[in-house]
Amino acid sequence: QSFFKPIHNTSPPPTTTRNTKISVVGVGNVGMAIAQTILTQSLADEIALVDVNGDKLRGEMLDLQHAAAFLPRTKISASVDFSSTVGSDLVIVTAGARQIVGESRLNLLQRNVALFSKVVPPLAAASPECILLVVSNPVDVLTYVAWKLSGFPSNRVIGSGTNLDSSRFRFLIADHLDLNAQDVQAYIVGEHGDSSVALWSSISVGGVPILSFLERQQIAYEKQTLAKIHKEVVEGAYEVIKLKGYTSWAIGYSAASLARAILRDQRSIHPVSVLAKGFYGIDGGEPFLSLPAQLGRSGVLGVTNVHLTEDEANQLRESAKTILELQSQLGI
Ligand code: 6V0
Repeated sequence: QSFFKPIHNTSPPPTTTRNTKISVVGVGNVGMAIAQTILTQSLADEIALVDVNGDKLRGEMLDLQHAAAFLPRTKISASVDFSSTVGSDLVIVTAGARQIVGESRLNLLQRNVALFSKVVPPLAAASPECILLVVSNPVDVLTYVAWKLSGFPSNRVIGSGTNLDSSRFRFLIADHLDLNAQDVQAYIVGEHGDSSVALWSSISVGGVPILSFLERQQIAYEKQTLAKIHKEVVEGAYEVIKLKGYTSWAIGYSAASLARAILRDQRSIHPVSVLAKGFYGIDGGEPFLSLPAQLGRSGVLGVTNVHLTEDEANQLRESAKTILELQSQLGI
């Protein structure tokens, strides 16, 4: 018995309506920040949560469901297996092992590869048409692993990469120049983390290229300040982790911005981890690293042809080498 009495002469609801569904795998600090940002920004009709920790998973699901009266209507489901994810448009993977004191980066990576081999194949089988967005670290190598394990075409496997580093970069430049970060066009590319590359030559504010403007005006070329800003970007995550134990809000907004670009077919440009083979002289392997990519409903639509200085291109190729070295030790 329905709560509502139908009006006269109605037809049954259309069978073709299509809900937008996002799955978030791993409901730790990062997964939940992403889920709640997606929820408040009304990016999905359905959010499915997955985690191996059943109690935590159910607790997080209920806590979000209890906010229903304050939010756009979104179905929230959860499962410790992958049943709740069936038919997802976008699957965001944040599940990850935590680094044990004294553990090498490679060892942590190998544990995360083992975790991905349990998680990615069933996710891909449950949503064979989905876009996979990898957030777990080290994000570039794990995006490569997810690509291999899913069997998906490369345009449908994306790593959140330096989208977050670039936001930190834009914030620091905006702060330095007393501007709005949304008016600063600036990219960090390459590896998410230590070997990332700041593209100083392509920074512009309100359409004005910053470096050539400074040179033309003969304003003291603040090289040291620039280097300090990039250092702050690289150290940003370490500082937040040292202070609060983990990072969450910024990666939540970063992943939600990627979800919007993809699911709403925004065709907007984001520095994200993609198969970089053949770009900017990167060859000799299949590294995933961040390049400014155009994102839309089919995932990566293409990589933009940003002009890099020789120095920037060299740094990018070095970043690719670092990633390839790690990849070659995985046996995948
Ligand atoms: P967390 O709080 O430890 O959460 C991880 C979650 O994964 C936990 O709830 C686990 O129970 C769950 N989990 C473990 N194994 C599985 C499995 N097999 N299936 C499903 N769930 C599982 O970590 P946190 O949320 O802080 O970080 C998650 C990952 O994101 C880590 O790898 C971080 O390094 C990474 N980040 C990546 C960023 C980026 O910019 N790419 C930014 C921040 C963090």
